[in-house]
Amino acid sequence: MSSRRDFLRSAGIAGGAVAAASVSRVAMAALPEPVMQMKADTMPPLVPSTGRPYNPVVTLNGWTLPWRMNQGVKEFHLVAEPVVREMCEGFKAHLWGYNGQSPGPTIEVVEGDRVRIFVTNKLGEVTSVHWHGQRLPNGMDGVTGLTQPGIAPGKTFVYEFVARRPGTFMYHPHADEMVQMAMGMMGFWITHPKDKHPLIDPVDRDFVFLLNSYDIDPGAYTPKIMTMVDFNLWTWNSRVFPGIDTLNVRQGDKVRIRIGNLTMTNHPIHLHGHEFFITGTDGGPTPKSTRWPEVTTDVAVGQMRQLDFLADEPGDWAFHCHKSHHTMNAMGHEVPTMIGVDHRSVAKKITNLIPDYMAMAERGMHDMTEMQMPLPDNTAQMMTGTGPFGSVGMGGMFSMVKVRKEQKPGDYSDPGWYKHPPGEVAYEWTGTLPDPARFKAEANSAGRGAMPAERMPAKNIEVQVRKPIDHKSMGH
Ligand SMILES: [Cu+2]
Repeated sequence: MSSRRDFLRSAGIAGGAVAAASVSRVAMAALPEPVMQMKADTMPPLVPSTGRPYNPVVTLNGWTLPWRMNQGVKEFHLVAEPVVREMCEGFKAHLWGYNGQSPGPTIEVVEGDRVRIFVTNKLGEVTSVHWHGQRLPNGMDGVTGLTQPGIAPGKTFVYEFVARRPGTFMYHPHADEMVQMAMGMMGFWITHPKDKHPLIDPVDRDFVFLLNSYDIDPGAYTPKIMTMVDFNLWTWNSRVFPGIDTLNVRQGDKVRIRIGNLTMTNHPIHLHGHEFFITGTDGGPTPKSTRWPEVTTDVAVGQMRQLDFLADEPGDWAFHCHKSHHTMNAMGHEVPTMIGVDHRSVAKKITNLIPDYMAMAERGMHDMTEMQMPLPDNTAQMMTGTGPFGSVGMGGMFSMVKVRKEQKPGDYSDPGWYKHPPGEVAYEWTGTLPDPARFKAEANSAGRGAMPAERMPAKNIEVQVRKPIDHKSMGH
């Protein structure tokens, strides 16, 4: 006697007990055709044509995966595969991702949707997909070895669950994850609320991106996957500034930005000109009593933050990670600190031998943004991006929120540089400069000032600090 249930069980597929099962050949014939994306452009929001309506998100330098409605189930098809990701103009990286890009496409569903995701593995090793933050049956959680066997190369697995709670989520492998995440395998997941939600306000613009990092030597294409700390490319959706698109909004828009962190360090994300509120995490919408205004929010490793603000100040507002090294692009770690070092005499000697030699960075490093240094092919400029007033001097995790009165609702196109009203730009002072009025105690360190005598330094102390590296490079 064999029921259908027994048949399925002996075939090793379906049933609550056996999850994430391998698809038979017959079922493969009915797979939704995978949709691939060959460009790193920000694609327009995917307005839902089936299922409940919602206001779709825009993925920075990314896109949303179309689905097929199959008897009330939303079916998606992810293909894990090696991809070529353009990180910025002139710089391509050989990564692993999904459906042609890294990160993979954003998946958007509505609370209560039954979702079926086919995952085809075109990598050379096993993989799996973990649905970070979701409520789901344990066997759908995507942890290789723990909740399912790894998806072998060439195989397709099926994940199926109901998107139970609305919010901001991500997906990534739990299989050889140090390698697979270092190679760029990750994506975004949004579950929109099915009705008006007391803690989720409707917004006019909804942007999403993931924080990721890579270690790619100048001139190379493939990340060094063993790197633990010294990453040299700090990216948003596997892009570096000036390759990161701007977030273009209309003045008066309610704006939401959702950020997930899949690097191995925290990122204090900072917005200029506006205050925002953290309205949600990967745990769900935050209670109103926990919301306060901020201009920087730390996104820790494995966390997601959803920030909301009213874009009421027109302009081009910088939006970036506040760790200064994270707004720079590929550099070697052998660059010595040269500030304050007068190397004119050394440079003269070297120039006799190497005519192209440039002495650099004795006044700081901004000059490097304007120099056209010879770089190996396929290398991002270290600090670059040109604004209306010259070099921006930043790369990496940097972009802008462009707020414009004339931006049409739903228009995400770049309006160009902000035209400042007359008298509203910082300008050079050309009048006379009075002598500085120094604090008395400082001017008269030996005598009596306003500071109590016992707190005065006994004498001036000079400290000389020399980095060990100067030893070699300066020939001391
Ligand atoms: Cu950072």
